[in-house]
Order: sequence, then C-alpha cells, then structure tokens
Amino acid sequence: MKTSIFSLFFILICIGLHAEDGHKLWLRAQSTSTVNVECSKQSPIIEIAKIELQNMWQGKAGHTVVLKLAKTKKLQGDGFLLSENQIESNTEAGLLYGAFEMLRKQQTQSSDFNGIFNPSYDLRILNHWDNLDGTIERGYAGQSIFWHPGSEAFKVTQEDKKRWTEYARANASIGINGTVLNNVNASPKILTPEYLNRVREIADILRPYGIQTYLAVNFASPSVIGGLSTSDPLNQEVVAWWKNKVNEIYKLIPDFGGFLVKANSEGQPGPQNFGRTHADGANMMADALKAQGGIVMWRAFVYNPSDEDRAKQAYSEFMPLDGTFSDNVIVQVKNGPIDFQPREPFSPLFGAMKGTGVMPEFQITQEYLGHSVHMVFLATMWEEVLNSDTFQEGKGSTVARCTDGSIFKQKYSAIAGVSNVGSDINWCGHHFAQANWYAFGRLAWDNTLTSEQIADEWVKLTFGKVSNTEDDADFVKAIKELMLDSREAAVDYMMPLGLHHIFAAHHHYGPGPWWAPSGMRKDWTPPYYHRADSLGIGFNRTTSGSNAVSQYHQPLSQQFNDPETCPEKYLLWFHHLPWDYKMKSGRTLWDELCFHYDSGVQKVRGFQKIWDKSESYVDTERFAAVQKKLREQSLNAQEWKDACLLYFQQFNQLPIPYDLERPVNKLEDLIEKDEKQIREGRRN
Ligand code: GCV
Repeated sequence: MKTSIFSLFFILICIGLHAEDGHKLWLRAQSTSTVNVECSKQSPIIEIAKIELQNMWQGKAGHTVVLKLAKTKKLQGDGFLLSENQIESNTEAGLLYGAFEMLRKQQTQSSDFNGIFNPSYDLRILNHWDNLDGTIERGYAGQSIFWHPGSEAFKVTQEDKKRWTEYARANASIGINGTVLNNVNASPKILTPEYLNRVREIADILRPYGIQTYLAVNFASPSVIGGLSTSDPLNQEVVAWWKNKVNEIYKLIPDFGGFLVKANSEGQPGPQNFGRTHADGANMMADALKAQGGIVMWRAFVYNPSDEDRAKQAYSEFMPLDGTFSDNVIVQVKNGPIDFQPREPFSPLFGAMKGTGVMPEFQITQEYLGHSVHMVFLATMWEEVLNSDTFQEGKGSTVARCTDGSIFKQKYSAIAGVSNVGSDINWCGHHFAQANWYAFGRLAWDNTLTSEQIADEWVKLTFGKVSNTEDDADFVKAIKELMLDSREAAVDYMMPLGLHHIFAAHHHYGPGPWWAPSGMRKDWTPPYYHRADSLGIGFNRTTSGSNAVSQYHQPLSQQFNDPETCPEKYLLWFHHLPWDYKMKSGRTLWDELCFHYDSGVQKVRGFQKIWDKSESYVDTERFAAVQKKLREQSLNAQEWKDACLLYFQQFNQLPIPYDLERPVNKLEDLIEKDEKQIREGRRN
C-alpha cells in the first residue's frame, strides 16, 4: 500500500514537472540529431547562435553549418543569406536571426530554405508600459518582469536573470532588437543612479541577444530629480543636465538606444509647458544623444479637451512641424488617429510627414480588444494598417512603404509594439496572446508577411503539429482559420461599421455606450464618439462636420467623405447617418448593425466548437485554459451585443430583426453590473 501511494506521488510529481504551462512559447523544439556549427569568429552572440542551432536542430545528423560574417551589399542591416550549409550576415545579430530562421524552417517543414532575408525596419522595438512599482499600465499578464516594488526594487535575483534571459531569447527568435523598459507615463526616478544601475544589469543580459535597451523619460526630469528651477528645453542648464545624464547612461550602457517620450499628452509634462514646440523638446534631447548614436522616439499621441475633433489633433499639431525635427528623432505614431481601437482607419500622419522620421506604434497588449481574456489575433489588424494605401506619393504608398524607408529615405526606419508580456508563467495571460507577440516581431522583420503565414508558423511551433498527417493538417487549418477570423469577430461584437471608443469607464473592457458621468471630459465618454440620437448614429467627420477627411490625401478624402464610397467598415467613423440608411447588403443601417453584433457572437460560439473539436490535439492544460477563456469571451460577446443594441434601440425604437437571436440580458442589469464594478474599483 505504502509503495503504491509513493509511486502515485512520484507520478504526480513527474506530471507536475511536465505540465504544459505555455512558458516555452513557440520555442519548444528539442534537437533530434547533432549538428556541427563553425564560425571563424567568437563572440557572445555567435556563441548563442551556435547553442540554439545545436539545441533545436531537426535537420540531417552530423550536418555542418557555417556562420559567416560578411560585407555583402545585398544584405541590409541585420539581414542574412540562408542556405542549407551556411548563414551569412554583415552583423553578428544577423547570424543569430539566421540561426532562428533556419530552425523555424526545419520545425515548420518549410520547403523554401534558401534566400536573402532583409529586415523591413532597422529598429524593431517593444515598448513596456511597466511602472517602477512593478505594476503594468494596460498589462493583463501579471506584474512587470523588470521592476519590483519596495525592498525588492534594486535586488537582482537569479530568478530575474533567468526571466530576462528567456525574454531576450524569445525576442531574438523573432528579430526584435530593442526594448523600452518602462512606461511612457514615465517616472522621473528612472534616471536616478539606483534605477540606472538596474537598467545596466538588464541591458547586460539583453545585449548578447542583440537587443538594445531604451528608456521612457519624463520631460520634467531636470526639475524633478535634477534640482533645476525649470525643464525648459532652451535653457542652457537644462541642456547641460540632459547631456550629463546621457553621458552617465552611456558609461553604464555603452550601446544604449535612446529615449522614448510622451510629452504634453494626458497630463505628462512637455516643451509646451514652457511655450516651446515638440520639435524644440525632441531636438534638444536628440542633440544630447547624437554623439553616442542614440535616438529619440517622440510620440504623436496628443489630444486636448478642445473643440477640435480628437481624431484630428495629432495631425494638426505635428504637420506644421514637419521638416524641423533632427534626423535622430523619430515621431512615433499610433496606427489610428484615436487610440488602438478594434478598428480605425490609419493615422493620416503616415506618409504626410515627408521630412520627418515616422514610425508606427502598434499595441500588442489588448487594452481595447478583450485584455487577456478574449482570443484576438492582431496580425490581421496590423496587416490591414500596413497595407493601407495613403496615396501620398501616388498609388502604392502604403503605410508599410511610407515607414520602412522604401519611399522616404529617413535615417532610421523603426516600428514599436506595446508589449503584452508580464510575470505570468505563460508570459501573456492567454496562450493565444503569445501569437500577438510573435506576430509583431515577424511583421517588424518582414512587413510583407501575411497574417496567414504568421498564424501557420505560430500554430505549428506552439502546438508542435508539423507531421504531415491529415489530422494534424486539419488541426492547423482549423486553428488558423479561427485565429484569422478572430479580430473581425471582436470588431463585430464590440464596434462594427466604424463605431469606436464605446467602452465603459476607464477599464476599456466591457461595453458602456451610455457612460458619461457629469463633469467628465467629453472626449473620454462614449457618446462623444457614437453620437447616437433619434435620427441616426455616427461621427460626422466629413466636410460638413469636423472635416477630418481633409487630412487624408486624395482620392481618400473624397472617398471617405461620401457615404456611398466610404468603405462600410469605416462608415460610422466618418458619417452620422439615419437609422434607415440603405447599406450595400440592402439592409437598413440599424438592421446591418444588429446583424454585425449578432454575427460577432455567433463567430465566438463557432470558435468554441472548433476548439472543443481540437481536444485530442492539444495538451490537457492548455486545452482547458483556452476553453475556459473562450467561455468567458462568449459571455462577454453576448453582453456587448445586448448592451449596444438595447442602448441604441432606445433612440430609434426599432425592432431587432426577428430572424436574429434575441438579447438575453436586460440593459438595466448590464448598466448596474458596470456601475457596481466601478464602485468596487474593479477593472479600473
Ligand atoms: C500609457 C491610452 C491608454 C493609456 C496610455 C495612453 C498612451 O490612453 O489608455 O493607458 O498611457 O493611451 O498611449 O500614452
């Protein structure tokens, strides 16, 4: 009896040790044979490339791979040339990326092995909105992996180092080569010696993986931590303070990347506090960094509670400054004109700022797309943005080509993603949210990849389904379809047809089209955005309204201006239309809205079916975890549909089409549920 209990205990421990917690991300292959890796040079990066090849090798046993540092013109930046026997690159980091590409091709059984792989962007950067107390703004996967509160703040443990190493490896495997360690709502304390020393420790671990460290800085630092009476960028003491600070940083971190700045936005200080412009502020910092090769990423996310349509404000403020920024300043622009909504048209700044370095900012963390509860694969959204034609330099001036150096010869090409990484064992809170981290890296490396290609790779790498059996292929196909459909589903059950920002309260999770507490800034409340009334719904941004359409290049401004030619996915973004407006489907606007909300719910119910059918292909732990999240997503989708339709119905008094499923929630219950959450401080 004793023995059998002992055995059972032993078995349980073994199972526990092998429990599939998702920690290994897409890097779970183990070598099936040996490989010889040769390189005439030795360095920490090259050593890692060798080890990775040896540890994950799936190719011919006894094969030899040569890592060759070259000076080849056809290779750009960290680009590499791949063949079965050799990886060639002009940079050491390129050899590491080549090693990971070779392994990825083996693991996904890809047939096109040879070729040149040049990165689309020089700088492929994650932005962490991690606060120094260990919390993460808009983070849904635990605490910061970089910062700890209280007495733990400056201790670097073995556990920290292990996590930073794993993090660096995961990033290197997808080509990410930079990371901003702290929140853009930056604490000035980040520039104090204690924190800079910790930054040095982190940078030392990231460096051998080819990752440069950057910091978000607070514009008022000279006065807050430097003891100066001002932070005016034209004041000579302030200029000297930043120069000294930059020198102090480079002594600790010789390959430091530079600063990210959120200025004069949502209460953050900036040059305008001193009557100066964004360019004055950015150039002063850029000057301090220039000699060391550092850059400034200056965010264009600005808006004030003025009468001007919020969607127009970034363009209004930044366009007059075009051509006045130093060449080591890159203006960082969110993908849409408002704020990472489930769907927005691209920001009109892309392609318009012809004399300025401009980089796209995507949000990997799902602030507005169901946090770490909803399964939403974001590659389709980013693909849509990157492929949007701005027409700024004629047809084909896509956002991708306007920002990656193909059209404008800016000194640096760059792209940023707001990270979804936290201390959770599976890194991102939802197993499928890992796919968004993966997708961002892959698109930053190659902005012509399709979301279908990326999903295909990720599913195979993450669930190990690469055998060519029909069953495995069916599994990969089904999961891929689910992922590719997931963002449109979220748009449908949250904000179809161009609706945007109709979330409840500050949490940006559930529906709240009614939410407008008295005294609240109007542009922080949903009615400002949906403008529903007895006559119709939508924001009039045409020439007869806020005229945001004029910020787009022809033929887009004209196309967006007319409801007949405006793509229906942006209809209510640009137009306020009557409830009985005739849609392309022949339905009225109201019926179409109902149809989209219902279809979003049906899609999620369909995802549940697909997932349940996949049970035998997925390990028990990840299967159960995803199943649980899908259940919650399904309930949430229903709430979104019911809340929005029942609320809008109050204005138009029209029936929900009778062939659609009826609401199952009452509006007053949903409002009460939301208010209760606000009262209890949950989800704020
Ligand atoms: C870091 C939105 C978010 C804020 C975020 C801000 C930004 O407003 O809700 O949490 O602040 O964007 O991008 O700066």
